[in-house]
Amino acid sequence: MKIDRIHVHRALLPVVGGAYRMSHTTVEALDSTLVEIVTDDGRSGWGETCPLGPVYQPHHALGARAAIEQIAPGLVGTAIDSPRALARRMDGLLAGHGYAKAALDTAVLDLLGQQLGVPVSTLLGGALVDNVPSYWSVTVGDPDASAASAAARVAQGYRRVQLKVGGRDLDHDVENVRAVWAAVRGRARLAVDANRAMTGAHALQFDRLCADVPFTFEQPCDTVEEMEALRGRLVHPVFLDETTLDPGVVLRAIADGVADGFSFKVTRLGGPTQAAIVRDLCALRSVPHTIDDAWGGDVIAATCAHVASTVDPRLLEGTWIASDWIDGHLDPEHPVEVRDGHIAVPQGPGLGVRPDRTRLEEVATYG
Ligand code: 0XW
Ligand code: MG
Repeated sequence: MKIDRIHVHRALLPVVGGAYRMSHTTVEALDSTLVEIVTDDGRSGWGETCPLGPVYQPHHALGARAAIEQIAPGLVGTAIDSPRALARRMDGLLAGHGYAKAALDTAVLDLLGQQLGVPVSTLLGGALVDNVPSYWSVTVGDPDASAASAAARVAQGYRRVQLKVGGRDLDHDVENVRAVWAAVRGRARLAVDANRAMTGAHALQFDRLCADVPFTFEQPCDTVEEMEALRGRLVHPVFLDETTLDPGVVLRAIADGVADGFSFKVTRLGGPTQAAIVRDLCALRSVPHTIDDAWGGDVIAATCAHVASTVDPRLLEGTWIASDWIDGHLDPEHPVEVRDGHIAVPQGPGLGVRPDRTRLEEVATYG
């Protein structure tokens, strides 16, 4: 099986409700990039990468497409033998840019799965479950609205709620945490995510002001160094998200004891093949983590579900997908969505999803 050509498609994904609000950025529509690798034996393999705007982390949609433009011509005509061979080839064409390479890694896994007649989860080591838990993310808002949103989703079956904080006075966020905890206590676990917005001093104060509320404290500060300075000084367990820019950072964070857990984004790690490496590193030290992506349609959602199904359920904090924030599905025939707080893992072969081309805009072809 050889790569005959690579199509790059774009999908504009407006946010249902108008806006998704976090501490430092609000997004209203996301620009998703889908790659379709077509083989000489007529198969199509799909991958997707969808940065959450240009400032959530050092990724952006135009950057993803520029990186793919740099890599794709060098892949056309080559054999699809393994994800590792692909990674080597891609690294020989462009350093870094794992979030763009992630889409190509996914597409190759989709193709290999189709060729072998197995789901992508099997290629990643094997699914342990066929249904993975999701979690509900409550955006920055007021106590009544935040508590109502959390309670409604817990009633639907979510067992974990993530509350966004930061970017405003501490008292307001403390009030929000208390309101949400009162609404879900005993029925769901709580994570509180500042998305890098707090100074170390604010994080310490916030942590003390909410010392009696059990939650995991996600990415309070901007840098690994600031997070290191908080080590041993916070009451709440700390999860790293945006700062885990590659598997090497995860290895260091585990070894140094900086993180009690992680909020992983599959594309940020470089794709499912790399995500499987950090999954195994976490398993060695019993470190809990999510398997998410920042945003994206059914291809990303399916990718996350496949990876998550291979994680020890004891360590899997949940899989967040954007389906509730997107109107409709890129694959209306095999929509990946949350039901009763859980996501059914597509059965494959390959990813088990196939976007409807009429919902996409083709932006480039290589080969
Ligand atoms: C809740 N998420 C997974 C959705 C958005 O990508 C932000 C994110 C996070 O945890 O930062
Ligand atoms: Mg986060």
